[in-house]
Amino acid sequence: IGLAADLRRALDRGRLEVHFQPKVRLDRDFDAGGAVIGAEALVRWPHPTYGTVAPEEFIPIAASTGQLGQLTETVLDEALRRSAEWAGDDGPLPMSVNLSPRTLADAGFPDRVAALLEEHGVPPERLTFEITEDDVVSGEPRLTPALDRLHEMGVRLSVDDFGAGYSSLAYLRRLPVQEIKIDLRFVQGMATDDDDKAIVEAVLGLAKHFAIDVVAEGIESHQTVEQLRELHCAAGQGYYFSRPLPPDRFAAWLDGQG
Ligand code: G
Ligand code: G
Ligand code: MN
Ligand code: NA
Repeated sequence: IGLAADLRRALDRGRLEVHFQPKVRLDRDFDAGGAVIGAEALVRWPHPTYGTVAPEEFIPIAASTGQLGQLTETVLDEALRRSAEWAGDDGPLPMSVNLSPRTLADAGFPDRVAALLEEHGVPPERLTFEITEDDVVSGEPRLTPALDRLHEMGVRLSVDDFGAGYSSLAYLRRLPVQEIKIDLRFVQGMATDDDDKAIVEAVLGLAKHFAIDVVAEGIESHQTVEQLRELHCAAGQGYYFSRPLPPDRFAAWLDGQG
């Protein structure tokens, strides 16, 4: 249909945009600065007639028309360029990129990642791929050759929307995961719902046991920051700190953080 052709045109003409949302440390005063520890890249498609089309809508289109590889590499290229551009004293800004799980079935993907890391001078440890739990764990957990190779290269793997799927926590033992992102529904619920708070606590305990980093997603209030601090959650993301921003505005926001 029309949208698939429009997407092809947008991809070929470089019209897709990437926005960036900061990831921050929670164990220090945000307003004092120095709390930013990375960014998540989020793709955006400003459609000439329909306005901004949501990734949930166009990523499946890209997948069904064979354009997902091109889309993923476009986002990765831009994300790594910005990682290098926004380097701090200790190196490029740690950057997280969302992956559709089917990308991990592509045995050629790791070599293209390696080439882009080299092109932009970003060490592999500064790149994290986020994969949604639902997708990682549908059926048996699979350590695909591509995932294995990326792990060998030193690229980090994060389980996105953790807790939202129905799957067993035992999958954490089978995949080389360095980070969990607690699904925003639990983070947002914990202010008013003891069950959500218990789930957040349980995930933090589990992550500690496995020596995995945790990021709380969807933080929208100071109250939630305080609650997460009490539970010793080290890192978070959310509108409270910043919405996902286009590169120029993200750069300005970063400057303001000192
Ligand atoms: O910010 P936002 O509403 O756009 O994100 C919507 C969903 O799209 C999220 O689940 C996010 O992980 C996903 N997403 C955003 N950017 C990308 C991308 O570059 N690749 C993939 N596969 N998913 C993305
Ligand atoms: O699935 P994934 O976690 O990659 O996507 C993150 C989604 O959450 C994106 O759509 C992003 O725009 C959105 N998001 C980021 N911070 C907040 C927040 O504080 N509140 C809400 N409601 N959504 C957020
Ligand atoms: Mn994500
Ligand atoms: Na998420």
